[in-house]
Amino acid sequence: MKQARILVTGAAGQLGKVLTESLREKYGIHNVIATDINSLVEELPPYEYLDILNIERLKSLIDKYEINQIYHLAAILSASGERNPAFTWNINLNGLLGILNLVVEKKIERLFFPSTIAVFGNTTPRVNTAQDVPLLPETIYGMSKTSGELWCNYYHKKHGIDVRSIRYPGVIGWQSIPEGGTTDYAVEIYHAALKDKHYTCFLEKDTRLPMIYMPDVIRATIDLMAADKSDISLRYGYNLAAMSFTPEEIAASIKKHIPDFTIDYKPDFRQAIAASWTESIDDSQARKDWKWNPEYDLDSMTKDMLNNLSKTAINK
Ligand code: AKB
Repeated sequence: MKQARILVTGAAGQLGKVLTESLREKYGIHNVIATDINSLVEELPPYEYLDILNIERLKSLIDKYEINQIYHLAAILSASGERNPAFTWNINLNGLLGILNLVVEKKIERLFFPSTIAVFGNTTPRVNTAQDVPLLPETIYGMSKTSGELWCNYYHKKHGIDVRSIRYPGVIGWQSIPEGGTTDYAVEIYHAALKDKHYTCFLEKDTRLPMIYMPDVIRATIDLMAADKSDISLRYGYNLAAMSFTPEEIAASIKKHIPDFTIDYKPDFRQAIAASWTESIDDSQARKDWKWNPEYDLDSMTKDMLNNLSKTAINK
């Protein structure tokens, strides 16, 4: 393969910020172009403004920077998506279709498409959810990602594009703040624990969800994209697992470090979204194909989160 020349969409988001930094460490700052509709000029040069629906601009950026890989992170997440379904469908699905067509037209060598546990729904078995299961998502976000997976698979079969995808669990990290997701509580809780020693959770105490710590999810993404083509057996989202816990369990983990931390529960509309997802994931295909193996569990993540957050300005 040639020297990687990477374009990241949605680079100002929770995952985008950290992934862009990690890709720059691996491939060199000037080989990774950050793009987003939200401005972050000071933090992320080389940075370019990009509305994902503006195909002509996207095309000109691909030409300008001689891009040969795309990490297409730009999307509207589960909770925000419910506020404006038509807009969410347009950004999440039409945004992807524009990229898929350019991958074909510009002969882009590799595309990463993030999928999610939101593809699962009430007809999906909830425990140790297998790779190929009934998918009847309840949210517009889940609908757009399920369809997105199918489009990726179709473009691989029809046009031979090298597209790779992961069904992300809820992502937790200290470096950035998530926005508009249902799993966001698991980041907010650490900030609140350090600041107020109290958190009011928008999910019920026993809502178990699959989650992953930032260093693991970044490694998974970069490893999947660096894997040999011959090792990739799925061209739609790989199941990925690291840990599963409830709000009550994450609170207990925090209490080991902050004994007077307290939590109460005021579930809102996000409870129904969380309840439609699964509790735990069977990721044996990812482990087999590209040797995925998580490093962090709940307690080691809590220790690292609290340690890093207590040192950073983000929490002040
Ligand atoms: C969300 O909560 O919407 C996301 C996701 C699970 O994809 N974090």
